[in-house]
Amino acid sequence: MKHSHALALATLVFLFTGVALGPVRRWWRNREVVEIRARMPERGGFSPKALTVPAGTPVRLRLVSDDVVHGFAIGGQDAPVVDLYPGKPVEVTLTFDRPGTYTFYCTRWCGPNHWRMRGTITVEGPTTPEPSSPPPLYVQLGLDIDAPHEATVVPQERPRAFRGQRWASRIPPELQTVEYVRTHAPEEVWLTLRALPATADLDDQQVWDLVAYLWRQATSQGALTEGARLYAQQCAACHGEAGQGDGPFAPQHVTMPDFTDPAWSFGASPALWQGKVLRGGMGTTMPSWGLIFTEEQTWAVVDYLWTFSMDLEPGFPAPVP
Ligand code: HEC
Ligand SMILES: [Cu+2]
Repeated sequence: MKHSHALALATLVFLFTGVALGPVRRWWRNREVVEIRARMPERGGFSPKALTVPAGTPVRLRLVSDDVVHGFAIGGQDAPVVDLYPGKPVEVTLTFDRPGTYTFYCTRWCGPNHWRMRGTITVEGPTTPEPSSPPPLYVQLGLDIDAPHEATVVPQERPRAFRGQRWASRIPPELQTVEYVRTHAPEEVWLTLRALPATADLDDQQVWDLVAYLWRQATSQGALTEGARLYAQQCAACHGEAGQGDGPFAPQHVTMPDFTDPAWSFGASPALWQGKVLRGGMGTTMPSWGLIFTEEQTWAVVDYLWTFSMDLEPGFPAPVP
């Protein structure tokens, strides 16, 4: 008697948990997975475009493409890029340790408005006081990054770093710093070097080679390699493989920069170019990368842009004669 009572109770409990907790469990599971759907920007881009997650807790994202191949990446982070093929949902689990706003973006050229495919993840949590970073260099220098900057002096041939290295000792040490190079246009540096008694016996082209040498000294093989990778992935579609502004997605209504043209390039400083990369254009379709690239990546891609107008590689460093 007691036994059958207990059995009945057990059956009831079993039935109840099975029936009643099933939906609860399902509801809980679904609540944990956040679905982000990807469509071409003309059809709405990512949805949702904004989500809020708690800091320090794993978040499961289910990523689905509804049309063409898209990519999913999160700016300023090392997390791997996920490719999204239509009809093949991908689940990723991410944990954001630091509160703040992160930008997620598409990494595939899914159409002319591809670069508009962006969204934000707001990570909430107790805010640790962050070391406030100084404003970007172009702001510190008060540069107008939209003003024309045509160079008035240009070289006969491409300046070559490895040739310039031969006369490197003529360059005053205060010019041989990354800060100096980043804050000056090649034209300004050429004029400064040309005016020095130490370069009096060099011809104009040799002084240009010194400029290329300084530019090479201000970067590294690693940065140039990373810059080349970023350029191919994010910039070539507009700026062209060879930097001449003839990529398939280059806008028709604006003059594209020709990075190979010294008259265009040598009047701009690396700080100006980094500013344009960080902020983007003003209605010109030049996207802003400030929320997507790390600071190091912005410099890497800018360093790489100079390889279109100067020989920073190959042959550097030149063998000592
Ligand atoms: C959707 C097309 C597009 C993409 C993608 C693009 N750009 Fe641009 N970019 C432009 C246009 C158009 C201009 C010229 C108008 C302007 O300066 O705003 C420009 C201008 C620039 C300038 C200013 C050049 C100067 O001397 O004034 C720099 C530097 C630059 N882009 C770098 C980049 C880099 C680096 C990338 C990739 C990380 C990139 N761009 C991706 C369209 C694009
Ligand atoms: Cu896309």
